[in-house]
Amino acid sequence: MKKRIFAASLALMTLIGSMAFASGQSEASSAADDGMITVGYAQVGAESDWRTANTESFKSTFVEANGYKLIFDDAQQKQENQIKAIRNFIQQDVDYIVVAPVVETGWETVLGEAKAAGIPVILSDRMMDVSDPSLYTAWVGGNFYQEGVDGILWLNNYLKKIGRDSENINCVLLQGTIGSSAQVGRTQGITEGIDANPNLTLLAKQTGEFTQAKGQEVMESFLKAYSDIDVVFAENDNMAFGAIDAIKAVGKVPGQDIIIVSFDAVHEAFVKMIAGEINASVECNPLHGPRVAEIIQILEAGGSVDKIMYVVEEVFDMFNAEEKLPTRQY
Ligand code: GZL
Repeated sequence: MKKRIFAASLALMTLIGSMAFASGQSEASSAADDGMITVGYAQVGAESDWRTANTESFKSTFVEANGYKLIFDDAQQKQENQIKAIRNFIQQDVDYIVVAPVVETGWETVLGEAKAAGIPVILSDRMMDVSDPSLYTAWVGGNFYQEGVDGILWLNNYLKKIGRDSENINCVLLQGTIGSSAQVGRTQGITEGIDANPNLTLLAKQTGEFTQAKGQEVMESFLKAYSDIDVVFAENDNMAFGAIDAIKAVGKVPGQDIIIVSFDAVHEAFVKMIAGEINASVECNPLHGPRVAEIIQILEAGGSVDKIMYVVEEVFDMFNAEEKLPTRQY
């Protein structure tokens, strides 16, 4: 129920009441305030295991038992669909709009419309690049640049551990959706780390759209083009799964002939780290539902929230995956 509508109808009822009183009749109150907070959630899509866990986190948090009505939209990884969904939420006069923006740019106009409608916008997961930061109230997500840096740090330590730190190491990079902040940050962290190590060479980088199928397709093309790939950086686990299939198809052993450093740390990545097929996966925690609910509760109580809230993230690998798997929530 919108606070504004409630206040307006209260004023209207008082007015009618006073009029009714004058005419000797009283007006029954209008529809009771159901007290539910309506949240419109514009989700990227359903492209990966990470996204599935992220969606589940919202759907299990924003339930009627917790005082919420959730209007969920899956944009199938298309920005135009997310913009349509946000306009739809404005039409429905929701209390809050939550967006996991598929890419960083192109949001000024529609966020301006939400602001004009007085509807707070909370960003989850990926970031928006807007000139006016007042267009959104808060952002919750992973530190993508640091994730990329952590992936390189892990590789440098691993190469030292296996006595290959003075070898020339050829890398390829399976990038996420181009222009998404997860891709922008991870690519920057990884490529800066490669440039900083004279023994590391980046042979090629190309987007696998964060999907397993596309990740396999791009890895197949890399394997056709280069016979001496030592390391694959996959900007999410699903692309790493595709890369594993492509590597096996050419008779090479993933995790041994070709080291795989991935991102997300979803359940299946732990299974593959235990099997030695993925060497490391840098966590990017998708469980943003409770965090966004916390923000909304603080705002509902008239409090203020931090603009930027990073989630806690770790690096998991073939050495600790078995021990850590039982503690994982997704
Ligand atoms: C990261 C998220 C990325 C994941 C992918 O916060 O935006 O999108 O790394 C997902 O698995 O598709």
